[in-house]
Amino acid sequence: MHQTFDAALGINLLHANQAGADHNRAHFDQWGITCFNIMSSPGAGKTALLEKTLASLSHRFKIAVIEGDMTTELDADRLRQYGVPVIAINTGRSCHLDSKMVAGGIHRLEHEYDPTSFDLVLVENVGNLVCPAEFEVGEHAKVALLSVTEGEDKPLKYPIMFREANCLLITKTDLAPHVDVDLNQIETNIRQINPTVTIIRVSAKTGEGLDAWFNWVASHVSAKRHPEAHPMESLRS
Ligand SMILES: Nc1nc2c(ncn2[C@@H]2O[C@H](COP(=O)(O)OP(=O)(O)OP(=O)(O)O)[C@@H](O)[C@H]2O)c(=O)[nH]1
Ligand SMILES: [Mg+2]
Repeated sequence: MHQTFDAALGINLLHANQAGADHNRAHFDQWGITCFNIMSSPGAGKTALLEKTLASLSHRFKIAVIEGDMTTELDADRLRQYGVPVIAINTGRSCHLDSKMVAGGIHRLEHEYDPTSFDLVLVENVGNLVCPAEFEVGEHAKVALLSVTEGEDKPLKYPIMFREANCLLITKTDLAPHVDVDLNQIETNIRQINPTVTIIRVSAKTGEGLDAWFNWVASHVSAKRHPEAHPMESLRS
């Protein structure tokens, strides 16, 4: 009986979150913004990737960041150095952003800036390989990172994140020679969970693979702005 109650509560929670996410996405669509939800376990390199992305793409696209952390603005402060609006959200005891928290960020974007002038909103989620994948925030695509130091088995052990991802970045490839890891086995395990996901190997340290990541981002932003020119790239709207 108790279990049934918990399950119902969970479903209601996810249902309410989904309605909020759809509402957020409607705002992004209305303003012509593409939104990515960037997720990984703690320390896989989300902020490092965003630093490289802002350095490379913020001259080409108008970008804002919604930065989720349980406490502190450490990551937000790192990203503010790139001259883009960074809206920090502290989730407190919650291990993920939810659509209501991100709605608060969107509200600030709307009132402090001209939202129609933005092309891209990058949401850095709280470091966690489980919960963020279940709580949509209004994104058009989910980007998941897995660093080479985490082990080949993680896609099999934490399948929801890997099943949900539209783009999967294998990060810190510069460290691969120093750890006992088989990159091909990581990819095989990812494909077992999600056969069609885009997989890109990157190193924020050496720059390996970053151009492929930037191209993936740019093609989806362009497709949002000019869907007729990119029929294959269009994400959900
Ligand atoms: N060698 C190497 N180190 C990296 C790379 N990317 C990130 N790091 C390091 O990994 C650590 C964590 O990187 P972050 O970018 O802070 O990771 P994160 O996923 O944002 O962490 P949380 O927000 O706490 O979940 C830092 O010490 C980075 O310098 C990389 O490509 N190669
Ligand atoms: Mg971070």
